[in-house]
Amino acid sequence: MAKMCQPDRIYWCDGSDAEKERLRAQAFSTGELIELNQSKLPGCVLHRTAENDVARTEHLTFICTRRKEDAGPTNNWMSPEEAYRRAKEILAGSMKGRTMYVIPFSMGPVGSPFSKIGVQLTDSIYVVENMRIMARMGSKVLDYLCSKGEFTKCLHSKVDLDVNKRLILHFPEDNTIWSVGSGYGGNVLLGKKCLALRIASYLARQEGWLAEHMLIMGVEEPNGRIEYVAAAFPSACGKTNLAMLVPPEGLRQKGYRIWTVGDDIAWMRIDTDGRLWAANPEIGMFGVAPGTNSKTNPNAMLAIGKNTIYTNVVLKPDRTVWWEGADEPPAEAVDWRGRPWNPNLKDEQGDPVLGAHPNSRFTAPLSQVPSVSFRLDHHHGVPISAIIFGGRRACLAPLAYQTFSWQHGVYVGATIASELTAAQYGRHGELRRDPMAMLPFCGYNMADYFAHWLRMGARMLQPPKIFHVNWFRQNQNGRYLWPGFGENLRVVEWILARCRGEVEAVTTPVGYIPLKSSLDLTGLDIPDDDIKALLEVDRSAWLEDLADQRKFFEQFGDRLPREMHTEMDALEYRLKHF
Ligand code: GTP
Ligand code: SPV
Ligand code: MN
Repeated sequence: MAKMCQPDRIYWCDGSDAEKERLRAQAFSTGELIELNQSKLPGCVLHRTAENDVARTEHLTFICTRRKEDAGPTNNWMSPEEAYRRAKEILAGSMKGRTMYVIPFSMGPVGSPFSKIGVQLTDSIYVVENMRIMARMGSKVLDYLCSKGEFTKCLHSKVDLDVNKRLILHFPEDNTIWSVGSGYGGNVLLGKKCLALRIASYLARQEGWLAEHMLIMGVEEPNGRIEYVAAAFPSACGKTNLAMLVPPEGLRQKGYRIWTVGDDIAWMRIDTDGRLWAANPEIGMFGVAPGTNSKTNPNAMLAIGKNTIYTNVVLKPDRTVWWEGADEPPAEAVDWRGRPWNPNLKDEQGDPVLGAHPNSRFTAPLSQVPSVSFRLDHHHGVPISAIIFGGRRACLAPLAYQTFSWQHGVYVGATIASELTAAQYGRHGELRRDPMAMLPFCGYNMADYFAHWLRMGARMLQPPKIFHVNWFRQNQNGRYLWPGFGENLRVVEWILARCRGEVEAVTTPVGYIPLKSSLDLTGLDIPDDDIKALLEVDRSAWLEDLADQRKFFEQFGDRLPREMHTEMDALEYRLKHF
């Protein structure tokens, strides 16, 4: 790789604090990182990406398998030969004048048989510093690797950040990832989406486990029992927020407490007890900044006051940071592009100019989250009682429903739809199907992925119950019907009670829906009509959605498991006759 990229220097990261200080000082001198107010935000820095490099670029992300069918119809595909050839052209001499950093990292605790090791080469200090927070990295990983010998080969170069020379390439058959031409999060922190989801999902199918885009949270109940749930929502649809929620006053008085195990990725295995256990391969969070404040997500606010990397947020005159939906707007500041900005600034069309990019982010250690679980370092993870799927849908999907069986649950997961957000390039607000929130992250044919989910269910003695939620239902005027955030615990409480068969539900064509009386709504002031709308099933709208699901599934042809058709036919029958 060095021969191809021609760096001036090669530096092996040891993961020490001294190294961190050294690299940061260097990045301050070039402007790659900007030091923030060290008395108000100790250990915090700001980074600004290139203006055309602010989210994952899914259209430039490829699964490079020998056979196109193995990538499937939902992935971009390129042959390995062509992918290596195109990337090599771009990479030739790309690190001249730069340092190549070598980052040994472990997804999952170092030395665990369930962990995966990677080595990332990169020419970005921003990447090194993010990896230091997100993953276990440095000499300890290298020591272990030397006795084990197997790792994912990860190569990243910013090159010149030109979108026309940007490629995010995955070679599952070679256990290799090459990323060129970007400096943004999910494109370049190769342990995260590239390894822990795309490569890991490929390995998980072969090895009989699941690599999922899910948060993991523990709910401590009034009697002291802790039950764990895993939840898959598409990007920027609420995983980080749910994972560290603070119970609303009424539920806190009852004795509820939340334990955060993970906010983005879950690796799940069947253990000897016949249950599904989930572990978080990461140790940091790369969270969405806009909308985060001390009311919506107080635990995140407490976590990001120190040792945090901020990306594409507003820089205030006192060298602290701000974003849309944060607590107090500054009168004058510098926006995410580095230009003078104030909250009244308008563009040529008269629309407000955003100070922070809508996909601006913070990178912070999970250990700083007040609700962090002591199970984060347990290689076995935690036993999962419920799996929750969800999306961002203004209409149709009710606040919550329980599926009838594992098979029905897999079908519901496979048909998740969500409105596009700023986390990916595309038309904001447009509805797209995003099975299990894994559409951009499944490293192989999604039809085979559904089959793998069905097989996993058959292997478990006590499979988790599967639910669907929607925090984002709106009325005709575009107002959210449900207050969301901490209040979501009221729904999770119902979900866990359902798992134990302790609470009632209405059987509807789509699943078991909460009765108003079975949700604890004390202290919430929601009009009856809103609750009714939140729990309603509109049969004709569901039949329309079903037609859209059938169209979506057509692309998989004969490879789609029969069970998906069975479930669609059964739903249609229930909607028409039940
Ligand atoms: P990724 O990191 O991209 O995978 O996103 P995520 O799924 O972790 O989403 P996150 O929790 O960061 O939330 C994304 C946006 O949705 C933020 O602006 C939140 O403030 C907002 N949000 C989260 N939960 C809720 C909710 O319950 N209701 C409403 N209305 N908004 C929410
Ligand atoms: C997501 O988009 O789902 C993220 C952010 O968690 S990124 O790491 O950029 O993929
Ligand atoms: Mn994510």
